[in-house]
Amino acid sequence: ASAPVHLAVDLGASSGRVLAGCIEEGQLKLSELHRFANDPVHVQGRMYWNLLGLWQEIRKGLSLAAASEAKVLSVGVDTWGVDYVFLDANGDLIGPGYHYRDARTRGMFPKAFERVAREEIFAETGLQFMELNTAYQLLAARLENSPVLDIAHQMLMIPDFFHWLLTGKAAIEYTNATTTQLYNTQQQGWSQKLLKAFDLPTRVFSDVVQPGTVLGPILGGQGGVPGLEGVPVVLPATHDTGSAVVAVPADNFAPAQPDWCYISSGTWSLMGCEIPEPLINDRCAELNFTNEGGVQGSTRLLKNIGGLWIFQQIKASLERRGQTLDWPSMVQAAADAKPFQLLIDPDCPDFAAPACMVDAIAAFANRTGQPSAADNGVLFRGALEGLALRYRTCLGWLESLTGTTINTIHILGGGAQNALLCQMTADACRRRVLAGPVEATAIGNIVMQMVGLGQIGSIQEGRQLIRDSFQPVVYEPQDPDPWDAAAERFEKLDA
Ligand code: ADP
Ligand code: LRH
Repeated sequence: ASAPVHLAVDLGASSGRVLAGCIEEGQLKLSELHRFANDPVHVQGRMYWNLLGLWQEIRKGLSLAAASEAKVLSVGVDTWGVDYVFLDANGDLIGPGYHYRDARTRGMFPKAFERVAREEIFAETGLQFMELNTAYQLLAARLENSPVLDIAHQMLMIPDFFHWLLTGKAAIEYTNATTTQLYNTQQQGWSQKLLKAFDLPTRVFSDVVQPGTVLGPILGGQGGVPGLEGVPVVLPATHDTGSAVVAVPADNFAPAQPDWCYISSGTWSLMGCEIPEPLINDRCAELNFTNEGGVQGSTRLLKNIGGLWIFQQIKASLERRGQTLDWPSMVQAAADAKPFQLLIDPDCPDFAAPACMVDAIAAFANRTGQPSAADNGVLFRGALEGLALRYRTCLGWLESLTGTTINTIHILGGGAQNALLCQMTADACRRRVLAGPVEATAIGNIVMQMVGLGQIGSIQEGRQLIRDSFQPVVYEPQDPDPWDAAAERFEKLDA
């Protein structure tokens, strides 16, 4: 008979998927059961999650597992951070759930800082400032006098919401709670100071629960998942980045002197170190690094970099113009293009949610005095070079913050399949890159379920299992010198 499996539901911006993982002959075996779109829904200028459509897809994926011969031991859901929904006092879902790229948070910083000084928000939470953080989404709701805040009874982050649909149990999981910028990781509780200052209803912020907790059994009946009734939901790090970092194939866990860092490379690039305690000081605030809560008390000191979002959106724009593209051919066209023709800053705010990414890049080129892209290859290459250049700067900042030398960069997630970007990263950073695993988030999700159920003893044991199961691809620096001049040009781009 097949080995018993754990199921990971991973909702990324480029797709949602349900994967099964099991241990066979000392190796973690992963199989994809179902992959589906996870596109936002635009309604009258607002941007929402398609939560109920996703619930149908999740149930479809889980039902495929139920129909297979393998016994299902547990299920866990992760998605990106910061997004939330509310339940009312009757346990009804209020509203469709905003997507963090919705425009209502624009311009919220000054309004927030009138209430609490920026430095104080950082001291309270250790979080980087991004307008998409839950704190500014909720402040926007308050400032538009949204009646939702009056009737909300319980806040749930999006993975918590799906866990609630699965089990009927409403609980906020820790790693995602820390992405709100309303949680104090040092005091281990919601920041009452910030909740009060932003005039948010404290009743909706229930106590948080740690990854590894057995939340409860999956419901049966019409609203449940037939065939999986009674199977426990075991909380992973529900923040996808938290799960991805669990899957770093390192031989240690949250070292005090890190000599490796990770880039969780998908729609975003999350670059940082896994450390034992939050690092909250002026330099960290100045560089706008974040301290996100990780599994088993660890902290992810990292920076959000605008990621493969630009690459994805160039593809979407060109497809709307009738072109047919796929990732490997885009990477090949980038590899064939001449280097450093167009430097694209992945963190330019103009790229956050433009109607057309190709037009937004043309405007950026014009504004920064660069020739616009002569062909697709230049466009694709520019998006990748911009990322590698940003990684180079970020690596320097990380080393100065941690006071260590980082020898190895682990690239995790879908971006690990982009051999050109991995090599550019090795060259631009002058460091060895280990690429993989590709499905790091789902793997980390499953490893945490295994730890929660006591099937493996620790994260370190999980990492050993990952090292025994997935062979990383090694990239050594090959041609780093040309990156020095490019980095100088890049630094001056917006000047
Ligand atoms: P998310 O979790 O944010 O949806 P993923 O980790 O799934 O992101 O990564 C998606 C990205 O991976 C895509 O934007 C694409 O750039 C990259 N990618 C996926 N498949 C390939 C491939 N075969 N070759 C190169 N890049 C790929
Ligand atoms: C990556 C991610 C990241 C968050 C962003 C909103 O998917 O979770 O860690 O900052 O999405």
